[in-house]
Amino acid sequence: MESTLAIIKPDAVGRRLTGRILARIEEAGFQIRAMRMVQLTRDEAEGFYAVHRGKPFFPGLTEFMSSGPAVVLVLEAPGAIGRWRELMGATDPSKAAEGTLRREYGTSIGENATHGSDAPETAAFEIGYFFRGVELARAGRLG
Ligand code: FUP
Repeated sequence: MESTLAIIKPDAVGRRLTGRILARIEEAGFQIRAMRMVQLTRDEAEGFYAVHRGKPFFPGLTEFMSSGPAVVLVLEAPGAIGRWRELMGATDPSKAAEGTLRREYGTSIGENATHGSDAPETAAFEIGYFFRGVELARAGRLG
């Protein structure tokens, strides 16, 4: 089993797409292990995307991610990291494959509806950024 961090970004929450994206997540076979709505501060968004600090899109990205509520989730499935990235599609919605979430719900490379961890190490960092071990252990016992 593998876990990944998913985010339904402020653009998608604001456009009332949360329910539809959650349905796609469950239909695709992911188990939701933890979930919370958060309104990130600019500092918190900068900490989350620290690997991108210094890149030209960093200010816009962190402003956008702190612009409204987002939904953070831990998804579990065999190969969850790769499978969630496949369901999201490419970073730029105009280049994302037909049927992917970003193609369907994203409006630009910045406002692309969803986030997913890109490797086991980043998944561990990103899950820990939002969820305490005790919450995850409790979710695991629920099945
Ligand atoms: P991804 O792993 O697909 O989320 O993509 P990246 O880690 O490369 O980028 C993280 C976020 O930065 C993207 F979701 C959107 C934003 N970004 C831009 O706004 N412009 C770019 O050129 C690249 C990324």
